[in-house]
Amino acid sequence: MKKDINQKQHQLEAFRVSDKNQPLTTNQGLKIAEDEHSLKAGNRGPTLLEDFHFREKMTHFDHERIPERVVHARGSAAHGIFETYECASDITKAQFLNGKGTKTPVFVRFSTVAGSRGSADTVRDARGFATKFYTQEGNYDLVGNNIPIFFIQDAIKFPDFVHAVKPEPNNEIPQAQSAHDTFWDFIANNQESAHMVMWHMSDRSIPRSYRMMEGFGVNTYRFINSEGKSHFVKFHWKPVLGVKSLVWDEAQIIAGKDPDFHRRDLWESIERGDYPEWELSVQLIPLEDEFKFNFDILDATKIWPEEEVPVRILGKMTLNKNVDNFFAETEQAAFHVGHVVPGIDFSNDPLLQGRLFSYTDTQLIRLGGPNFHEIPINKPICPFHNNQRDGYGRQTINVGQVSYHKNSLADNTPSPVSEEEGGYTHYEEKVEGHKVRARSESFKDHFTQARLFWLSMTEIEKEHIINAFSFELGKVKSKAIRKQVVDMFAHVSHSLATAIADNIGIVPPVQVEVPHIMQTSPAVSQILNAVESVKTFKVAVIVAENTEENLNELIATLLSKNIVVELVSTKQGLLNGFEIHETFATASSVLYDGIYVSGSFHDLNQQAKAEQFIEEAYQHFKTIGLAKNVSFSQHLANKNGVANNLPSFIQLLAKHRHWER
Ligand code: HDD
Repeated sequence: MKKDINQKQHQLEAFRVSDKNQPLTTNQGLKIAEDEHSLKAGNRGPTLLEDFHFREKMTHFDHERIPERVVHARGSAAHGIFETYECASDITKAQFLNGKGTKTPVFVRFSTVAGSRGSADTVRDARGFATKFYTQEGNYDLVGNNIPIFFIQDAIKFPDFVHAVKPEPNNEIPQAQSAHDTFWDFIANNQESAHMVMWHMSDRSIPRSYRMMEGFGVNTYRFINSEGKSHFVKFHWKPVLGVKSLVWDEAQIIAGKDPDFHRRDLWESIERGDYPEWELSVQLIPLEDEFKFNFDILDATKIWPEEEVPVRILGKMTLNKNVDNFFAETEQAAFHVGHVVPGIDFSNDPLLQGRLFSYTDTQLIRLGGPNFHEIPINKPICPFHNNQRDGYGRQTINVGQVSYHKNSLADNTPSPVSEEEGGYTHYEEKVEGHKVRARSESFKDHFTQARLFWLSMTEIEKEHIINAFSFELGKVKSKAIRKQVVDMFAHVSHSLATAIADNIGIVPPVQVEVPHIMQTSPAVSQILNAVESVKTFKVAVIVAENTEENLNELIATLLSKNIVVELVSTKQGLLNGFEIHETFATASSVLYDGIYVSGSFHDLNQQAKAEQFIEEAYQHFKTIGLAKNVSFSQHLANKNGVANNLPSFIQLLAKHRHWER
């Protein structure tokens, strides 16, 4: 990490320690002479209590786990930089969004939601996308997901929702899956989730890579500029590589073949220098337009269709450095929607309001006390001073006798500063009303946008949604719940509900009235917005004894397109002068975006393995290249997405999947 050193990296440098070539010591710095035998009374005698080295080592080990995050436990993170394209001072006074080319260090953690820390990456789930901007005005956390909406409208239902999706409490089955009775029971009885479930059943919840998914702030926030003018705002991250997904069967196989698939992909792409990039954009609604839409803009189960509220791009984030230590950085990172800077404020979105309580609260138990802001990864890069003191693990040595406000002994410092001097002031919104436990009538339409999403899908996407529902409900034991869900989604689309019912052996739903949709929202379709690019795709080149292709040239051409190449054959070691990294046993077609077969095998057993590898890739709609001299798998030649030369292979690879098969 010598390149791209930024202020956060300078700060972290002070905490980095290399143990290499150092003598072994205790935590007190005492050098240790022996580390393999505990202190005993005689060679075969009992261990002695006075063995402080054994006690320290064992005590530390006994305490080295902390509670995993109650949601989003499984994740991976990286450092980077956010740079503005333009000055956004017309809409926000947040300094990190002001000025052109303003650079801010960031730390981003991606995650699944339901699974435990050790669960597989490629399960069907929303993905967390949490960004910490280390700004000069304090840390700003944008804690979002890869789906623009949420399951529930009011935070008070969050514990119920999470209990329903997590493994069932009696037997802790299933791990990291929504395909079970309690999840679908919750859905059937909480119809506000209809829209989110449509997204959850789409390919969005099985991303190809963290680098190839969108991010959304989900909740409605508020921007304020230096004149005090405010807009409602929604945040979006758009991946430069485009949005790409796995195929469900493939995702399930990867969960076994490489449970770290997304973690590894993020890590390796950064190590290679293929830095992941996203553009930050915002949708803005002026305050006076708050009631102009056919949905409530404070309802987190609703999108603001991009066709109605355009996105404005503000800048680009590049992740360019992996963590040095997973626990110290990724695990101890503490995000909070309430970490804001001047120019960014909250709306009355009842989901956001509840989140404002939960995040600090959860860090207190997870990180063991109120000093988690002092953990290096969480520490702001700007100065911070207040009268908060003490607590577990306090690092700062606050000098002087004063730890209260107001005071005379320290000239009444640290002291609040005015708005002009950077003091955070809350937007003065007029609030009036009765104290009620209620939800606004304007939050009661649960099906219009669910149907909008359905109607905005291409035929392939609709097919995937039907298949996902059929898989998930097919795992639900209670027929009554299956029926309830099918009836619920008849309010979204009769054909959707009927197709699911047919697949899972349930009586088709009666035709009910569905919301009338005038226009679709093409912006929500992955296929309609596909970015065709081969950049950073992973290709397996199958190498055989009689590979006739000029392998050197072939590899060089693929690499020149920024394609990642792995040579796969039957054995590791040297073959035709090439080092083979992977075999049909260590690798699997599901780990690649495309397969190029460069030669034939003499041995029929070996050929069968190669054929199986290729067939699986074909079933997953991937691009296959068959060189001229390849004598097997010829039944695939001339099929959709199968190339017979390298240039056409590269061209077809850019499409990622060939759905027409
Ligand atoms: Fe949350 C973690 C995103 C609703 C309470 N949430 C967490 C993380 C992400 C999100 C990305 C992981 C952060 C990390 O990597 O450390 N959460 C969301 C989004 C939501 C949402 C996009 C809907 C708009 N969350 C939500 C609600 C509540 C919480 C309604 C509770 C009222 N979320 C938490 C939490 C977590 C958390 C319990 C667990 C670990 C943590 O905070 O640090 O506080």
